[in-house]
Formats: sequence, C-alpha cells, structure tokens
Amino acid sequence: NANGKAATSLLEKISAKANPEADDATEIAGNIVYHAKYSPHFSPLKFGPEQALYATAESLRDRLIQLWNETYVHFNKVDPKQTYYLSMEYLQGRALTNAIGNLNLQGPYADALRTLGYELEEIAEQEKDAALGNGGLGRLASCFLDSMATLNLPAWGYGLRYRHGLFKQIITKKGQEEIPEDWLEKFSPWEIVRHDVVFPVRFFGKVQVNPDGSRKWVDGDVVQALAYDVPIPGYGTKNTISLRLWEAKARAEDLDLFQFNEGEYELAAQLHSRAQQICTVLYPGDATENGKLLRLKQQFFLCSASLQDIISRFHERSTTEGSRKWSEFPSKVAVQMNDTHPTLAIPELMRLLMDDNGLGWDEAWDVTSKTVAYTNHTVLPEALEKWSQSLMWKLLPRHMEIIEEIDKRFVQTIRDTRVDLEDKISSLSILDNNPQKPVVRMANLCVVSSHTVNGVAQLHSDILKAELFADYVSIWPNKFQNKTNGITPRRWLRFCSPELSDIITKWLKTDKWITDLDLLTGLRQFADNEELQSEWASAKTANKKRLAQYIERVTGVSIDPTSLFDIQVKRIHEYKRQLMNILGVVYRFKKLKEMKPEERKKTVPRTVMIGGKAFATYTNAKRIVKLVNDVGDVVNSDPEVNEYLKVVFVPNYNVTVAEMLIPGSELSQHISTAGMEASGTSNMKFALNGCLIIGTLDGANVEIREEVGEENFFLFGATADQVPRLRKEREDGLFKPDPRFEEAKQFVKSGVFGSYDYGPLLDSLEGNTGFGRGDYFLVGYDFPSYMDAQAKVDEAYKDRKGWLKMSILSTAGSGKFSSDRTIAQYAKEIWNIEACPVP
Ligand code: T68
Repeated sequence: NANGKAATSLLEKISAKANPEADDATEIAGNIVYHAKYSPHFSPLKFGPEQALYATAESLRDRLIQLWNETYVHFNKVDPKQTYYLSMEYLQGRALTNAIGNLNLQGPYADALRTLGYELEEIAEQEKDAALGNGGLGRLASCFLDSMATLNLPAWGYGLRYRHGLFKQIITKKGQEEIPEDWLEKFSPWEIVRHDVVFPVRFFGKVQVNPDGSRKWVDGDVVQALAYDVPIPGYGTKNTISLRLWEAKARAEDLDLFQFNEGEYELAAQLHSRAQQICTVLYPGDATENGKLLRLKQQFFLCSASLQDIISRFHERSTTEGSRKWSEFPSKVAVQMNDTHPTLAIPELMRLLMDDNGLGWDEAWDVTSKTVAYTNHTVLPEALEKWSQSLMWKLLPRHMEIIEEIDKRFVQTIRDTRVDLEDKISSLSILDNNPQKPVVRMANLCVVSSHTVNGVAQLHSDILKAELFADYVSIWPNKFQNKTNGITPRRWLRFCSPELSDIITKWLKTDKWITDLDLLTGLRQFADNEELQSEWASAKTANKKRLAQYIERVTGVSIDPTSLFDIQVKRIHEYKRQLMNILGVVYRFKKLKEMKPEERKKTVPRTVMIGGKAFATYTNAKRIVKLVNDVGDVVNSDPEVNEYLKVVFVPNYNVTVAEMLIPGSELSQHISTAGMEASGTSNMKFALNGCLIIGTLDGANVEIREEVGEENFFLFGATADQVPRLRKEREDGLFKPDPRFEEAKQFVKSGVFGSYDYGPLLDSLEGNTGFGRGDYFLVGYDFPSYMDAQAKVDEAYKDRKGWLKMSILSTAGSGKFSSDRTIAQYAKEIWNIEACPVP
C-alpha cells in the first residue's frame, strides 16, 4: 500500500460527506473522504498515508472545532476567572492519537481507516512532532494543558509559533549534528489562524513625556502579532481549550515599494525580514549580542501580544456597558509565568494599565501584583536569567523605566521597614548595578512582583526557600509554595501503553483511574498475584519487543528483548550525569571482558539505552554523546560480550520517541547530583509504566521513592545537604577516588573506544588538577555507591517474581504524579479558579 494506489481506489467507492458529529465508522469514513477530496493540499485524488493523515486529522478537527466553539461560548457566558499560562515552550508531540483517545473514538476511527485501506497506527506514524520546546519545562506546559482541559478549568496557554522547533539530532562519525526541524514543512492540521486576532507589538523607540506628565512609548518598529489557535481537548469532557501561538508579521506598509522598484529588494523588505526573524527558531543561540536581542524580542513579543489579548477579553466579557473596573481584573485573570522567560509580562501589564488606560502607579501595581505568579524551574546560577541593562534600555525603554521604579520602591520599603536587611539589599534588588556588567535579575523581578512563587518538587521548593530566595521569605513568608510536577496519565500510560492500561482496568474493574490516578493504589493488593504478574509480564514483553524493533530500525543495532532494558533519556547535561552512566557501562564491559565464558553466563544481560539532545554550543555535553556512541560501537561488535551487554545511543529523542521507550523500559536512571534537578518528570512517566528507578535523592525522586516504597527504588549517592562539604573536600584534595572509578576512566583514556580526544571530558572529573571544574558534579564521589546500587539491580532482576512485584508496586504508587493533581492544586492554591464544564 506504499503509494496508496489501493486506498485511492477505495476512496472512490465511499461517498464523501461533511459531518462534524460523525461517530460511527461508516460516517467517519465518509468525513475522511470528504476532506481528502474537498480540503485538498495535494494533487487531486491522491490518497497515500500522508494524505490519509491530513484528511483524518481534518475530520477530527471538525469535531474539535464544534466542541471548541461550545467551550468558547460557555466561558464567555459564565465569565469565570480564567488562568493564562505564559510559556516560551510547549512540547506537544503528536496530536492525532491524543485527540482520538481523549474523544474516546479509537474504535470507530480505526475501523473507518480500515475501510479506506489503512491501519490507524500507520497513519498516526506519519505525523511530525510539534517540538516547540527544549525539555522538561516545555513538556510540563503541554501536560498542564491536557489537565486543564480535562479538569474543565477556564484556562488557556499562550506561546510562540516557531517556524522551526527543537533541532533534529543526527549522529555521525563526528557525534551529534543538528539539522533544522521542519514541522510546518507542509502544514499543521491542528492550528487555526484567527485573522481577526492581531495586535501591534513595538520594539526600540523612545519614551515621550506628555504635558500632563503621563508617559508614552513611541516610534521604533511595530510588528503585528497574529494568533494561531491549537485545540486542546480534555479527556472525557466537551471542554476543549486553546493553546494560542503568536506569529510575527510585518504590515503591508512596511514594504518600501519605492526602494523595491529601484531594485533594492533586501533593503525594501528589511522590516519584513526583521519581523520574520522573531518566530523563526526556538531558542536562538544567545552567545552573540544579536542573538541576545532576538531572544529578548521573542520574550517581549509573547508577553505583549498575550496581555493585549487578555485585556481585550476582559472587556469583551463584561456584561455591563462600557469598560470594566480595573480593580476587578485580578478576580477575572490569573497569569502564570513558566519560569522567568515571560517576566516582561510584569512591566508590560504595568505599562498597558498606566500609559494606555490611565491608571496611577499604585492602582496599576495593585492589579499587576495580584494577577501574576511565577514558577521557578532551576537553582543553577547559570540558568537564572539576567539581561543586560543597556540592551533592555535599547529595546524596551519604557519597560526599563518601570522596572527601575519597581526596584526603587521595593528597596525603599526594605530600608524603611527592615534595617536588618540593609546589607542584603544589593542581592535582593532587581537591578544589579555592578559597573562592569549592569543587569536586570529577572527572578528578582518575578519574586518582588508576584503574589505567589512556587518550586516544582518539595525538595526544590525547600531549597528555594532556604537558599536562593531565603531573604525574600523573611519579607513575605506566605508568598512561597510547592507544586510538585505531574504528567498526564492519558498520553503517558493510557495511549502509549494500551496493553498495560487494559490490564490495569481489568484488575481495578474500572477505567476511572485515567482521570483519578490515585485509584492505582488498588493494584497493591494484587502485587503478589501470579495471574496479574503473568499478564503484567506479557504486556511488558510486548512493549519491549516493539521497542527492540524500533531500535533496530533507527540504529541498526539488534537488541535482545529478554535482556534488562535500562534507559536514561533527557537533555544531555553534566549535572544529569550521563557520564556516570556511561562510565558504569565501561566498567561493566571491562569486567565482562575479563571474565571466563562460564562466569559471563551467570551475569544478567543488559541493554543500556541513552538518548537526549545536547545544546548546540555545549561542548562537554556533545563529548558525552560522542563517548556513548563510541562505547556502543565497540561493545556491540565485541563477540565475547555483546550477548551480555549492548549500548545504544537513541538518536533524536523527542516526545514520540519517549512514547516508545518508556513503556518498554524496566530500569531508568535519574542520577543527577543531589540538589540540582529541580524535579524531573520523566522519572514519573517511567515509574507510572512499572519501570524501576535507580536514582539519587534529588527533585521528585524523593517523593517517588516515598510513594512507591523505598524497597522498590534503587537509591544511591550523596544528599543535597552534603554536596557543599563534598565539593569543598574535592577542592582541598581530601577526596580518595574508588579504584573502580579510576579503572573506568583509565580504560577510556587507553583508547579502546577510539581516537577521539576525551581528555577535556575526563579532566572535568578530576579534583584539583587545574582542568575542568574539579568534578563539580561529584561523579567521582557518587560512583561507588552507584555501582553498588547497579549490582543490587542485577540481583533483583534475577528474581523474576520479585521484580514483577516491584514493577506493579511502582505503577500502584504513581498516582500522586498525575498532572491533574498538580493542576488542581495550582487552581485552588494559586489561581483561585474553579471548573467551568460545558453542559
Ligand atoms: C526543567 N527545566 C528542570 N528548562 O530541569 C526539570 N529552557 O528538573 C523540571 O522537571 C522541568 O523543568 C519541569 O519543571 C527545563 O526544562 C529548560 O528547558 C530551559 C531552560 C532555560 C531556557 C529554556
């Protein structure tokens, strides 16, 4: 069926009929055919798998638009308080299976497609991921949208419509190479452009002082923000909410026709191309001044367009004549800032209120600070955003005035009320006026201006309160909260592992767990049950086989589905310590080589899979990718060992690849240096899928271990409170490395894995050698306890029944990590919003 000839002839036999409410297979097939014929994007009457995808998606879209309109009308009528989630990133992945699943139409859609000559899975495979994010933070935003819709909450997401999402990773002899991702190459059936939703966004220019003393931002460049809406269906509800993505467009008058006719095409279209740059790529490199400027433009573009839209909706929904009282704004609008990236929402809201709507400072400040809340996702100093003051004055002069004023008033209040904090003012203030490099500290601006600040796991929130934001806590003890992250159980269990889901539903005698994940505790009583264990094992085996086929297809490496599948997938970063994982593998390989054949036979065969993208300019992260690949090449082709150990680098890790890997894994690694991973969310996905965790007491691992039971978690490593002392010891040369650690490093240095220069990478693990950072991430310190924990894993895996029991208990204990729980807490404890179900 590759060229779709057979399907094309079937197309002719089924009568086309547009019907957004179709719900049996025959009608759905008619609707798909309708779109194949009358919403053409390809040459007439072509119906290959790709055409089938678009027609299927469009048939679903009809239905989503129906529900979406109803939701929109209902929200407008009820006029509830609404949350707006502002995020520079969303990692939506594919939408087809998710939409069909949330609407509970798997059966009819699969049947409809079969009458057209296709399998649903085959069609779903055609879809590209929407990868408008980097990692956990972006995926969290997408899980949150799913939960907001499912919980019937009046909430919308706002983001940017990047033309190119996160780069595609390919692995060559050189290691990772990046090629542009192209999700909009053809078009996305999931977005609707709203030609009537357009707002002007200004850059540069100057501040004009009016005769009455009021101020106005004028001149500079004006770019149009145009809205593209993506429907977000809830599970088992009519409620369908919006992810509104802004695209930047120049105005027609920005084309200089005179210059164009003079043949100066580039000059003539200068403003057009400048506008276009804004949404061209996700996270443009910001090493250069130009790169920084573009990134700041992106952030402001998101904030300004979204706030203008929010304000216009606030007035639109008013039932009284004329415009509403501004004091009502915080009872109608909650704005959540996903990290500091949308911090400019604060001065922009102040500006819109004061300069465009005539509010005084105090009134505007009262509205703004009651509206905005901030989520912190990191304590790493290098990841805390600081923008150069001169760059900000250039791009956003009025906002800088406002930020200065916020800072001035804050500092004055501290001077007036807290003499004890006098010597802390230089670190508490928003502006860092260090003459060498004056910057705006965005996190400080967020903390000072928000009514609530939250961390993303208990340990992380505790660290924020005790360290990063400790002095603010003494000023505003009630401002700080924890909201432990969560994941949507729809995408991350129900749809990615239908086999396991069916077993769970069968044993719990209900599928209500899909929206009430705490019900999974009901599996605990059956953890020893042989029948459940055997069903559990066969679902796992099926998922492992599917994964093995995938791995063979994309890497050419054949892996044994009866071996222990051990996976670490996440962004490549030194703090996440993929290097410790691969050094552990190197050590295992060396020991296997040294063993006699009969000894080897007693070991537990393992397949170690590592995947993730390194930021294009992060050299050490790229060296880690290279090392994993090189180790894999040697190990996998070693005839003595490769029956017992395989090492695979899984290329181009993304949401879709995760949906394949996670259900098939048995052990997953979450091994960051304690205190450095704010939460982690893939740890939750793995645990939910019955995969055991080897990990440190970091981020959400702490809570996962509490929930699944410590006997079902392979713990190792230093704790967060020990880390500073251990780093000091390392610096002072008081640390004695374990011989296994030295042996593994030495083996890499010896050149067994090729001639690439791993020197700089290995040097980063040394103490006071003058190289690297003196093993800042404490790989050397944690290595022995890591290896001991790995030995426990091998022992545990030999006990088949014991392992299955642990696996069942892992799933049973994962209820807490539903993003439905997280979002219900945000709704109640931060946003103060209530469900608004469409009748
Ligand atoms: C992650 N942060 C945390 N940042 O590292 C992770 N993008 O522990 C946590 O679970 C997750 O957020 C959700 O809370 C990120 O993913 C980014 O991707 C990032 C950072 C800077 C700029 C852009």
